[in-house]
Amino acid sequence: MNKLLDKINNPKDLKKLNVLEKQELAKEIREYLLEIVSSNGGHLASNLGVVELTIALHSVFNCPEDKIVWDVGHQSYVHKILTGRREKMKTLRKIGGISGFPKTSESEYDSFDTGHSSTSISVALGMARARDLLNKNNKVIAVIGDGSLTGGMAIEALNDAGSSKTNIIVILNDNEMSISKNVGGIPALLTKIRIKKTYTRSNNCIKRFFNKVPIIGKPIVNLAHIIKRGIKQAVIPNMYFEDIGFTYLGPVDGHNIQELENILYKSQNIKGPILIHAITKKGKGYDIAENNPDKFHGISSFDIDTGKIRGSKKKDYSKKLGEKLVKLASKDEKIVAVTAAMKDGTGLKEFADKFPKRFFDVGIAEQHATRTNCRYGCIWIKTCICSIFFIFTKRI
Ligand SMILES: Cc1ncc(C[n+]2csc(CCOP(=O)(O)OP(=O)(O)O)c2C)c(N)n1
Repeated sequence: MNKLLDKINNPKDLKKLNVLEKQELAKEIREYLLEIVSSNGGHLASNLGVVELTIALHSVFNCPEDKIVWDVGHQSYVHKILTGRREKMKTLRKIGGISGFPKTSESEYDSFDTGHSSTSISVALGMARARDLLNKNNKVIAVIGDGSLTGGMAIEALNDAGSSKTNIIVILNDNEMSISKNVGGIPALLTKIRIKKTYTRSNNCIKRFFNKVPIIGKPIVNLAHIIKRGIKQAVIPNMYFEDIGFTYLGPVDGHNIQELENILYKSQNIKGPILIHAITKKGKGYDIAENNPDKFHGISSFDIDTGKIRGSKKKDYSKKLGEKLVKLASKDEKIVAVTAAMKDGTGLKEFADKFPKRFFDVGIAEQHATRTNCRYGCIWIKTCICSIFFIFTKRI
């Protein structure tokens, strides 16, 4: 029996709670997620990471009039729980059961059928443009992970949205992880932006301290102010999102409901495209998943106390592909493997460990993966295609 969760049948019920109650609700939701996924299997770590963010979104916005587009959609369990499908979540991954992804046929709260990554900003921009043509004023919000932001389509959409002047909110759910550790230049940029928060905090503390020191305190603060610009330029990276036309808000603690609600309310008074950068922890609240977020990204049923998968894991096509590839690559150094952020899902972990120099994770970028570096000719391409083939034949 969940004291608060059992009373939430739609976002209107959620809006009646105060922040302390919402924090309590977040705990209950995490326990519920663990109960369901440990018994049925499913996407755990990403959902544990968006509990507070989803609570804040449904507290501030008015769905279904306002539209939330979840990128990939694997992190929509909390959204489903809060939008009238709490009990149905028990049928996850059962025949005839609830979908693990948003489905417009399932609920008016699901605005788009997803599955493939990096589509949310394009979809949200389309919805926002349609809204404007229809003279409506509902809000449109895309929630995209830092992994999905490495996909070309997301960058194309940012490029278009940034110059569009259209009212659209993009929430960047930054947990530093794709399924495995996120890779590439964009994650590196996000890391630099995260440093800004530490910089701003320490800067304020230092200022407060010196302002209290008699006589020499204020001159020190003034001097610091003069050299601040230089320091800032060295510490804070070029604000990429602002430069391409977005108002950047954040970074905000993605597990602090009050801070999230404040920033979401603030975003409602700003015109044009906005990007809110929320920092979250994949697997939040369940230590075993926090420490192994890739293993708990998508998982079959497991024991909550130990995190061990129930039953024996059968050999699947990916595992076979990985083993065969390692055998072939041991004899032929021209064989390399490339994957679009699916090292584990395509059975390439052993290959990556054994041949790190011949293994390329290119981010969630299948289109790019098939074209990049064809020096090694057809063996390479075959490896690459296999990897992508397995992405699309496996459950995503
Ligand atoms: C086009 C495409 N490639 C690969 C996948 C497999 N996939 C599902 S979720 C995911 C990682 C997403 O990472 P992120 O957007 O950061 O979300 P998080 O799970 O970290 O919250 C990947 C690679 C997919 N769904 N679509």
